[in-house]
Amino acid sequence: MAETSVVTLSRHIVEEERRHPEATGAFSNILYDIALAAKIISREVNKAGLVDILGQAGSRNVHDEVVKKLDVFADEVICKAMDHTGDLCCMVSEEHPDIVAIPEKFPRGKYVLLYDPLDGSSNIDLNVSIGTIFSVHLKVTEGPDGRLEDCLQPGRRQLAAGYVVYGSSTMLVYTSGAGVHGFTLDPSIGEFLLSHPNIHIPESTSRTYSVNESYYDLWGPGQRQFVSELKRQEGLSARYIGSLVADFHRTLLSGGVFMYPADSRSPRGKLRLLYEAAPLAMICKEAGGGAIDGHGDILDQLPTELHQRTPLYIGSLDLVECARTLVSGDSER
Ligand code: P6P
Repeated sequence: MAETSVVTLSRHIVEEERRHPEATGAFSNILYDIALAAKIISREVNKAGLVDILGQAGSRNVHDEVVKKLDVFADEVICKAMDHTGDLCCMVSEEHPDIVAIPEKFPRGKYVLLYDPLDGSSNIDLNVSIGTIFSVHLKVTEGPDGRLEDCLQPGRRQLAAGYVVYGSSTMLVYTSGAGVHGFTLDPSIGEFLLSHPNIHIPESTSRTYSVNESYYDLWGPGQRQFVSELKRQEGLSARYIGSLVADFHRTLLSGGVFMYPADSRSPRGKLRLLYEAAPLAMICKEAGGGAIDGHGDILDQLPTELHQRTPLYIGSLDLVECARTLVSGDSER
């Protein structure tokens, strides 16, 4: 029987913490609490197919509880898992227009958590994989309470980034700057087990390019030329799930490029910078890939608004650099 060491996420976090003697443990607590929230969300997402039995959002279930939309549920789970720990000074959520303050009754910490609680939730009823994306920054302003300046930091300053993909299995993938590591949830024991240590984006022959080609008529000339060149490349297949975390996860593991470009109707694209593009860009860069907005690196973008959008090209470095060459002339910076 091959020797297989079982490393839980908790054990991995402790070992990572040991590598940083100055670590206070707060950062480890954040990752541990995100994993706890992910387990709770995974349980509900996996029941989503039973909505006819459990009731549509807004209806009352068998326990006479109001059934929440899953993205609202996921947001509440993360908020409740994180707001009392004393590790955070504030949060930013795709579900909240403004900064989510830490309630007065709870202590504050020196980290900022930015997250999309359940991206792709429109796919839930189709049983398509969806995901949670998160980003962690260090507070940069004086005083205990998080402010806008603590949230509007460039992606290059992220301390950690990760996502959870709720698919055929539930996987948590994260980086804190020392490699990208993937953990698969074993629901029978409620533990995330290390299944993909030190992920590197491969130069494989099963690479994919991923874009919604229904917007072709809205694209600039450079974007059209880029996709035409991809179609001519050997060993590159088209894949598009329409769920960012699922499309990115496949790109990270099999190589290729995912893109959500700017177009004549959406000059900033659709995806959000702070809690979608920037965390995935940190992961992809740490895994040996790249991520740009069509001109510059996603990690160098200076945010001005919490929910600002950005075009995104992310994946294997050679393909991302080809995109930069061809599409940079399509729109102003
Ligand atoms: P389109 C899902 O709604 C989402 O926000 C991302 O998860 C996904 O990548 C994108 O939108 C899909 O958008 O325009 O191709 O349907």
